Amino acid sequence: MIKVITYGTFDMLHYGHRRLLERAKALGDYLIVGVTAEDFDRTRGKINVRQTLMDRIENVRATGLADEIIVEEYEGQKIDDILRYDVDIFTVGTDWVGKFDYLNDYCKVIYLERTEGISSTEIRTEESLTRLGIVGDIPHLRKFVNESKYVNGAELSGACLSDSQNEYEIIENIELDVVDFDTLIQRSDAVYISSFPSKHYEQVKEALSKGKHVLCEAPLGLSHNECEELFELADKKGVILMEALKTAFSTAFSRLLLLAKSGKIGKIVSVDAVCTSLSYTPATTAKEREGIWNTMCAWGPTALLPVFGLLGKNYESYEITSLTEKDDKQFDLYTKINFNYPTATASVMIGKAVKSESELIISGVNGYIYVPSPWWKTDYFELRYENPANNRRYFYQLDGEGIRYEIASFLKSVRTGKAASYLTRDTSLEISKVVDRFYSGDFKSLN
Ligand code: C2G
Repeated sequence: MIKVITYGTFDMLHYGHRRLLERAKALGDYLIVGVTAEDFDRTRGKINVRQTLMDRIENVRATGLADEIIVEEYEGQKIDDILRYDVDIFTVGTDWVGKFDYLNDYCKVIYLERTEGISSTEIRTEESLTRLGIVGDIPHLRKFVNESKYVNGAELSGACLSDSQNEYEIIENIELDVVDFDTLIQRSDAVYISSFPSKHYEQVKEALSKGKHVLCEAPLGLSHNECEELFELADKKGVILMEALKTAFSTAFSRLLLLAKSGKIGKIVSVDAVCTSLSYTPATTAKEREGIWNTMCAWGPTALLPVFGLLGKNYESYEITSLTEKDDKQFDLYTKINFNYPTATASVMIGKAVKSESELIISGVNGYIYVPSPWWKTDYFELRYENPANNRRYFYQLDGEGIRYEIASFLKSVRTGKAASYLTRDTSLEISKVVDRFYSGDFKSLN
C-alpha cells in the first residue's frame, strides 16, 4: 500500500485545495492530510486565518478524499509523521518548491502544480474590505501602516495628521492621502486614532456618531465618564470601539494571564509591573512639551493591564504618587500606584524620566511568574518555584510587537460585529478611572 501525506491550512476550502487533494490521493492508495493548528499558523506568520481548526478539518473531511486527518502542531513535525505513519510520498503545491527537499531523506517528495487564479487570501480580501483611516502622529502611524500590511481585509483610506506634522514626510514615506478629519471619516468605515490623548474623546465621539468603527490608542479619554459615554455611544450606533494596547494582543502576555488564572502559581497575592523608558528630558519649556505624552498616558494603561486582568476591579483602595514637572501638575515624570485588594496587593511603577528594571512579576503562594524587561513586548516568560528543577520556560513568537494581532482582532470584530479582543471593556473602564484620578490632581506629589 502506498501512503501519501500532505499538509495545509485549508482555510475557506476552495477549488485549488480540492484539486491538490485529488491529485495527492491519486499518487497512492491511502491519503493522510495534516491540517495546521492555530498556534502553528501564527508562528509561521499566518495571522489571517478565518476558520477554526475544527471547521477546517470538517471541510477537509467533507471532500471525502482524506483517509486520515491529523493536526500539524510544530516545526519539524513532518519528519516525525513520515516515520510514524510509514509514509511513502510527501506532496504539496508548487508554491513550496525546494522548501521540503530535506524530506527526500525520509520519503519521496512530489510538488504538484498549484492551481492558478484562486487563493484563500483572495477570497478573504474580496469578501470584506474595511476602509481604514488613520489619525495622529507620524511615528505611531508609520508603525501601524507597516504592520497593517501583514493583515488581510483592510484598505487604508487616508491619514489625518496632528497639526505639527509635515505633510510631505508622510506622503513620501507612507504614501497615503493626507486629508482633514471630516473628509477622512466620510471615506472610511473605521478609523485608527493615535493622536494626543486630550484629543481622543472628541475624535472618537465624532467618528462613532457618524457610525464608524474605532480603534483608539489607550487611554480612550482622560475621564472615566467620557470613556463610559463613548462605549455607550458605540453600542447605540452598533459599531465596534476598541482600545489599542498592543501588549494585550501579544501571545506570551495573554498566555501568561491564562496560566496565572489556572492556578499554576497558586493563589495570586501580588502583581508588580514596571514600565520605564528615558524617553523624555525634563525641564523643557511648556511650549516644547506640547504634543509629548506624559507618563500616565504613555505607560499607565499598559502597566495596569496585568493588574486588572488578573485581580479584577474589586480593589478596596489605591494611592497614586507622582513626580511632575514643576510648572505642570498634569505632566508626570514618574508615577507609582499601589493597590489594596481584599486578598492581594498590586503595584505599578511607570516613568518617562526615571529608569528601573522594567519587569513584571506575578507572585503566588506556590511560585511566581517572571517576565523580563521589556515585559510589554516579550516573547518569553518563566514559571519559577522554590525548587528550581520545577521551573518552566515559555516562548511564543511575537511579530510586530503585537500590533498586527491587534489590527487583525479589530478587523475581525468589525467583520463579525462582536468584540474579539483580549482587552475587555471592564479593563478599559478601570484604566480610565485611574487616569481620571490622576488628572483630577488626586495624588501625592513628590515635588
Ligand atoms: N494550493 C493549490 N492551489 C491553490 C491554493 C493552494 O494547489 N490555489 C495547495 C497548496 O500548495 C498546499 C495546499 O493547497 O499544498 C494547502 O494550501 P494552504 O492551505 O495555503 O496551506 P499552506 O500554507 O500551503 O501549508 O505545513 C503546511 C504546509 O507547509 C502547507
